Order: sequence, then structure tokens, then C-alpha cells
Amino acid sequence: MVKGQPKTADKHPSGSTGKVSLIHLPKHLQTFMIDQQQIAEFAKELALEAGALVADKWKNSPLTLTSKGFRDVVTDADFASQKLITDRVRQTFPTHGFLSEEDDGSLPTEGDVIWVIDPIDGTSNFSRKSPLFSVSIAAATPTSDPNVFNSFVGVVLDPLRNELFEAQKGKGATLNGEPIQVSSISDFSNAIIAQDWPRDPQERERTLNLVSKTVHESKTMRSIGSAALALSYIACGRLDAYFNLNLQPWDVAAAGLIIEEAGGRFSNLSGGVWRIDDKSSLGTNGTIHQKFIDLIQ
Ligand code: 2AM
Ligand code: CA
Repeated sequence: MVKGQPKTADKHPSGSTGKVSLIHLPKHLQTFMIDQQQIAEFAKELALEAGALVADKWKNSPLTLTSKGFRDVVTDADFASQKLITDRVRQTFPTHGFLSEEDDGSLPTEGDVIWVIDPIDGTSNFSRKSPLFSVSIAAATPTSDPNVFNSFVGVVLDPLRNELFEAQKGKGATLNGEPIQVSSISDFSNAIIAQDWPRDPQERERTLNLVSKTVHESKTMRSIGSAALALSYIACGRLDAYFNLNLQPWDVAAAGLIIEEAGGRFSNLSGGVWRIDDKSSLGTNGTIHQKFIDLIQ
């Protein structure tokens, strides 16, 4: 479903102006407002450039795999994609900070804007040349709570299908430039639910338990292997809910905003604000959000 969502700030209930906060640069530079539109256009450019790079590596190169830990791999393409994105941001916005999956500690973490980046979301798929992965980029403002951030721009790109999901706070969500909205499904028995499997054995067991509570009530279930993509699919009505016990900020920062701007809800598994120190995640079309939470009690 790719219609019906307001695209302009004046039509949106939040009444956003597109200016999100003040940055105070060093004295020799002028003080200016963060330009949400400019950052959104830049994020889109970055996603398209990084997407072209990872798609090319997926199609043409033997991949170099390195183990990051139990059930966890990273490829040379993850690092190349992260470098492309972070180098470009640092050149353009030298005062901004980063929260990026493959950062080895060399990127600045502080700034009035934080770029939350997953250079490849769905690396397990990517590493096996399975075509379900994405590039996820969000621009966020920090809050007084170090475990909570506010995304104001989110971009998720599926570079093999050329599907670009975008959202700006207060301005709606789009797929390839066309407004999108979540499904209107309210009956759980018609809902398609997705989830992915954490690496940790205990969390897997807890996930099994959540699956057993929801699978019989739903129409069917899916595991796509890229949380950012699954959440974006909710935003455009292809899926109705996605849950995961252990997601990282870079998995959700862009797609959480995309869902909300498409009329859905994104929270932790208790319905509260998503937190870095919690990691449990639930995205839905909004209509079935509370039903889902009630079901897993
Ligand atoms: P990744 O591919 O960037 O690692 C399915 O595994 C989805 O969950 C992917 O989006 C994956 O992101 C994400 N994920 C994040 N943390 C995970 C974890 N601890 N175990 C498994 N998947 C995780
Ligand atoms: Ca990743």
C-alpha cells in the first residue's frame, strides 16, 4: 500500500517546521539551525552510495568474512560501507557524532546530531549471498537520558530491489518517494508477524516462548533476517508486526521512525520508549500493538 500519508509538515499533526534544534559551532563559525530537509537529502545520498557499494560486492566479489563472536560475522563490505558513510558525514558535518555497528572506537560519539548507522543490516544473509539485507542510516538528537535518542531522519535501502524507505519527523514516510502507510489490519488472525532469532541461547529460548504465544493467533510468521527491512515492510503494509528481544540502536533508529511516520507504533516489548539498555523491540501497524503486548504476557 503506497498511498494516503501526508508528506508535508503543514499537514502533519505534530506541526513540525523541519528545524529540529540549535547547534553552537566554535566561535569562528556562525550558529545555525539543523536543517532537517538538508540532512534527509544527504542521508538519502549516503544510503544510495553505500547501497551501490554493497550491492556490487554482493554481486561481484568473493567476500572476506571475519567472526565477531558466537554466531556473529562481519564482512569487508560492512567495513567499506561504514567507511564510505562516516567519511562523508565527517567531511560535511564535522561536529556530528556516530553510533555505528562496526565502529572500533575511532569515531566521535558526541554531537548535537548523532548518525546511527548499520552499514549492512542482515549480514548473515549477505555473507551467504542471500538477497535480504539493507543499509540503515538515521540522524538523531541525543536526549538527557543516554539510553534514549530521538531520530528525526531515517533511511533504509534495499539495494538489490532499489527500494528506498525514508522518513522525516513530522513529515510522513515514503517508499521510492511515494507516501506509505501501515496496514489497517485489526484482527490478529489476519496479521502477518515477523521476528528474528537472537544469537544468545537463553534469548532464543525466550523468543521460542514468544513465538509459541503468537504463532497460533496470527495468520502466519516470517523471519527475514534484516530487522530494518522487516520494520520498513510494516511501514508499507506488507507485514503487521515485528518483534525481537535483542536489537541494537542501528537496527531500529531509521526504521522505528519510518514506522511511526507511516502511522504505526514502535516501542519496547512492554509498550514503553525503545531504550539502548533494554533492546527488546516491537514495531506494529499500531492497531494491533496493545493486542500483541497483551498476548505475550
Ligand atoms: P545485523 O545483521 O546487523 O547483525 C536478524 O538477525 C536481525 O537482528 C538483523 O537485523 C541483525 O542485525 C539483528 N540483530 C541485532 N542484534 C542481534 C543479535 N544479538 N542476534 C541476532 N541478530 C541480531
Ligand atoms: Ca549490521
